[in-house]
Amino acid sequence: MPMRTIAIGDIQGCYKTLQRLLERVQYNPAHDQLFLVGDLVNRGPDSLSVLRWAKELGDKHVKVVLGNHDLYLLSLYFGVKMMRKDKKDSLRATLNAPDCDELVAWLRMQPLLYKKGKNLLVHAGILPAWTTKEALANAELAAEYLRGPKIVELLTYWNTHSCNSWKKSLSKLEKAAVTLNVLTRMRTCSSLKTMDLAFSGKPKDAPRGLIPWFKYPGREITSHKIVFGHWAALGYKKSSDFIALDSGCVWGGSLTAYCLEDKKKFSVRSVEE
Ligand SMILES: [Mn+2]
Repeated sequence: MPMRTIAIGDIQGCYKTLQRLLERVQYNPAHDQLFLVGDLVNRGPDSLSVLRWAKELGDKHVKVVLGNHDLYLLSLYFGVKMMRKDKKDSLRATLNAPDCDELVAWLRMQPLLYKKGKNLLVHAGILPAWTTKEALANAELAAEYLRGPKIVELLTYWNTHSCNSWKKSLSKLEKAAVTLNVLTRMRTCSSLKTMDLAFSGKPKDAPRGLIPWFKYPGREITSHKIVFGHWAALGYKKSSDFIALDSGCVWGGSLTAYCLEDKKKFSVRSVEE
């Protein structure tokens, strides 16, 4: 069987549905590499099992990029944010698990952007003004903070400032924080360098002046296919230069996989309770 690269949309703790999807694609670790677009955790019923599964499979078999909910887990773990009391916060079991330290140690080592051949894997998107080279350099700068002793400094700054616009003159910390928003939260932009962080509806309902980042006129990256998730209201979408994979599993929708080599799409309805 030839080697396949199978990209999978936002899992968000939907472990049972993930297992169904892996059966559907006839996943074989000996031949297939998985690409996870981030948001492995939160809101769904079993974030802990998703983290254990991905960590156990290891870097050779599964490539992960971090999403905003993964960063939220890191923010809770490092005391930058407080757990919410409502039911939406489903990360308690993960934070109380005996292997929580190991899981977080693994999670914070994951990149924010990953390149394989002509494909770029990212959770939310890439700022229209950025070239592939710039995007990779900025992602590495932010990932360096997350891996090292300055993780608390970055997460604190990120959680307390708006950081929605890119400028060359920004400090390193500001650049890293804007980069976290670009790569893990952006959906629409109001200029090549400025994103909106509020609107999360369908593209056709976007307020005047806001354009999906992947449709922004003059977007720099055209030579790579950008594989991303994060935008449940957008759903599964495929074009010559991007693939959107968040089909809203955690909202009762479905979990989607896409094979980069044979361009086949697989989708299973959520089986979570
Ligand atoms: Mn997300």
